[in-house]
Amino acid sequence: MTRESDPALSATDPEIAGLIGAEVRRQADTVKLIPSENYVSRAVLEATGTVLTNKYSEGYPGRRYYEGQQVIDQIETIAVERAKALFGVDHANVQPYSGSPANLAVYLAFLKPGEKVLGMALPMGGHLTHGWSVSATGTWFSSVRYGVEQETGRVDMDKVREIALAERPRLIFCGGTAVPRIIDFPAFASIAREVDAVLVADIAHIAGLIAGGAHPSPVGHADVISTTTHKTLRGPRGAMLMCDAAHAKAIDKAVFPGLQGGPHNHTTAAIAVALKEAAAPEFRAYAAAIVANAKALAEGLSSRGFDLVSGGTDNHLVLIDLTSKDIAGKPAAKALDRAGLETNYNTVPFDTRKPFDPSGIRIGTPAVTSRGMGPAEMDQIAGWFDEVVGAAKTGDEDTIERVRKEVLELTSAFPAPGVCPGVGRTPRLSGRCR
Ligand code: DSN
Repeated sequence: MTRESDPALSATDPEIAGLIGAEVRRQADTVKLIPSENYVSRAVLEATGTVLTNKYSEGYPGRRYYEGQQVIDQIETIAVERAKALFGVDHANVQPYSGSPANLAVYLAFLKPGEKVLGMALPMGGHLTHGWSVSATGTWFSSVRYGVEQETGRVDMDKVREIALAERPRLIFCGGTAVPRIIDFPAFASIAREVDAVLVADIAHIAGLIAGGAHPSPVGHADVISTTTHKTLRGPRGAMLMCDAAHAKAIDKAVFPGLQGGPHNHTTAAIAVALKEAAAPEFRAYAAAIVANAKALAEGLSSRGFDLVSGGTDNHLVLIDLTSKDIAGKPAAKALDRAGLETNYNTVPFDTRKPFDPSGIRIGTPAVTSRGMGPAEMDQIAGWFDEVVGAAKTGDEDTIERVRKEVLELTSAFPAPGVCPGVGRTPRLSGRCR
């Protein structure tokens, strides 16, 4: 459902229909700055909401445990071939339900319980599934961590090598969820070769940038590439694992039957659509614009006195340390949300506060770029950010309310793809729904 009102759903379940309608309106009227979110196209949404959800397809194309796969096999094969072509890989598995199951499948493929993984520590920008203690990956496996340097906010590859040589992990993860800088895939690969580890590049955040040529590719460096499909890649909620031919069998066996049952065929179809969109020439311009916008946003914040982890950004993401502003991330994020600026509070490297009440805010530009906003709007957003964080400190709700109104003017000038407020209720808006 992309609209405020859908006849069948409204008739069957007006309560849920009403709530989805409210979410359509909320998404239309707010500026989404969460770096792991985006707006998918109507084509992707339409593929997601189809009868493909009715079908079981355990197995892989041509090798299923259920009959009736005449259509599903074709859809999954198209998705796989598009992933292979877009990223230039030998093999793609498009069945993982999301990023965490995808990463767990990698462990299953290459590690036995208790064996060692090296990943970036969660508070340094890594992901739970890279061996963090509260994740199954940190309890079922032995995990060691690398981080960033306090002075630079960047990974020191010599230190990663030292840890790898001392610890001899079997698996190494690079990538993360709060990494504002280019990931040095060749350096990670060289370390992995030296210690005979499998290198996994988790490109969930930057897959769209890689597909669009705005970030170096891990292909030819990493043994396995893991990605979600719903962040910069702008597809449905799902994931993919990609690898060279030598690792294909291990990866496929780990996903099914190792970890999962039937693939979500409606998601597979929507992934195929998103991959087609990402292969179009305009997606390259989109990827470049994401980075240009993130740099403009970073500059706008820096010039207003905000401390940015690593001093700026090379990609779609900006991590702000609010310590010097004398406010924690959570109250600032909540005030920003009241003003219509949607962010997430986040730990910063060497954070002295707790993860649920950390010092930082994480923002990014994939979604605002999908709305067609550019550097001028990024400076405007940085200005609002500054005003609202200041207002949050003093309890100045009038300023927050004023910014909320100004944000609404901006969002109405930049409609979000796939988000169709008023359709079914206010026909005059329907022509703007793309
Ligand atoms: N939850 C994702 C993010 O926001 O970065 C990572 O899994």
